[in-house]
Amino acid sequence: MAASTRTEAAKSALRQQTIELPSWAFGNSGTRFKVFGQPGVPRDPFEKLADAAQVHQYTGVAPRVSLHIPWDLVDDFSGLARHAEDLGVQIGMINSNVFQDDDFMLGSLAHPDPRVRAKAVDHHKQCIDVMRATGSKDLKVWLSDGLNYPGQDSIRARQDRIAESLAEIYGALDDDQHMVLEYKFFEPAFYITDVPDWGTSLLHVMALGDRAKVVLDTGHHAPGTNIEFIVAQLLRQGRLGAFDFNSRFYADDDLMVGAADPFQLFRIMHEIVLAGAHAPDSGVNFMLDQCHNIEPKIPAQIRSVMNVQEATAKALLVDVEALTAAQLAGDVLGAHAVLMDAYDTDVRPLVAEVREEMGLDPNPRAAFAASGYAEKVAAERVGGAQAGWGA
Ligand code: RM4
Ligand code: MN
Repeated sequence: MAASTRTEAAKSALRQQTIELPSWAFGNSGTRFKVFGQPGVPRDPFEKLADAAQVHQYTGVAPRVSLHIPWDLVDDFSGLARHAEDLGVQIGMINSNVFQDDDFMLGSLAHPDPRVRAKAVDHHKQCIDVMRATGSKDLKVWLSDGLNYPGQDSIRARQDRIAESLAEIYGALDDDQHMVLEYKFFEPAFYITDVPDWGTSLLHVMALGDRAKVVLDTGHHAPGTNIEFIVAQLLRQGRLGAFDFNSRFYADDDLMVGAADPFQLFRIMHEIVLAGAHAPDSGVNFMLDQCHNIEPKIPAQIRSVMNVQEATAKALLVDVEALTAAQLAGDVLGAHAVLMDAYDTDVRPLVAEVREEMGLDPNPRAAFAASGYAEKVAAERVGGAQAGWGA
């Protein structure tokens, strides 16, 4: 393929790619040391959606917002979905939360007490009701279940309980609804997490059925883990349901995607593009799962979306024919050079052109800053309790 054809194909793919935003990124968040409040932070899910819609307005590629239940509980979910539509966005995945109730201290779906397990399953059924009311088609399950001490509970019995509970939740989904199961290697449990890795998540979802897939949170791996390898494996099995994009220097830092390691993000997107999984109908949801503790939230989400777009653009520019030829010829350095040529391309002008062709300002961050929205909501949103992580 000629370079100019590749550029045109990249532009058309970039126009179609979408990235989903997390409602919780717009509320206050912090560490166990301090949560710093920011001016103009939303006070309810309606205001969170309004802020998320700004990100879509200036990037053109972020039309969905994930909700977290119970943080985003409202009386009228159809009203919330209509509000989203009026703002030009849609409700995306519904995230369950079984990590903040006292009953879940020793686990949720893996808890030794059947009463607690039933409560955790019921919470997921409540999330499925939210999906029905909002038109969301995807349930995202992340379990904080785990053990702190050897011998604390039976490793095997806990896997059995999770399998049983997940089957009940999966059975409650409508035929056109899907489930993704997220894994995380540690925290809040320190000795064992019950769904710690992609293998465990994959085994559980394969036992459930075709509408269950794995969600890969980039911050949920041990340092040095080769994430693009996992991406390739899950794609081979048709079981990559979603990403939770963020970046990390040490643990689950939830920093802006592409900030810590843009090269890793490119390598991930290279596997995605090779498999055609960037296409809108691929079934892979590109979500952000981030917290902005010290940076302003809307600009941080805009930057994150731009980082994903730039990594995707570079991946789309890889000369796959030349790469394959070099690989088959055993040309180690030649193949590496083809990949690095794409990574080393400054794609910012290309992505700016795509935006202009979509009728957008080529510089979303500057356009948002010039709009006065941040100052307006800071003046308007006084009184009430600011939304935060956990609310
Ligand atoms: C968890 C996990 C989930 C997210 C919560 C806030 O670590 O990554 O995806 O919903 O945090
Ligand atoms: Mn996550």
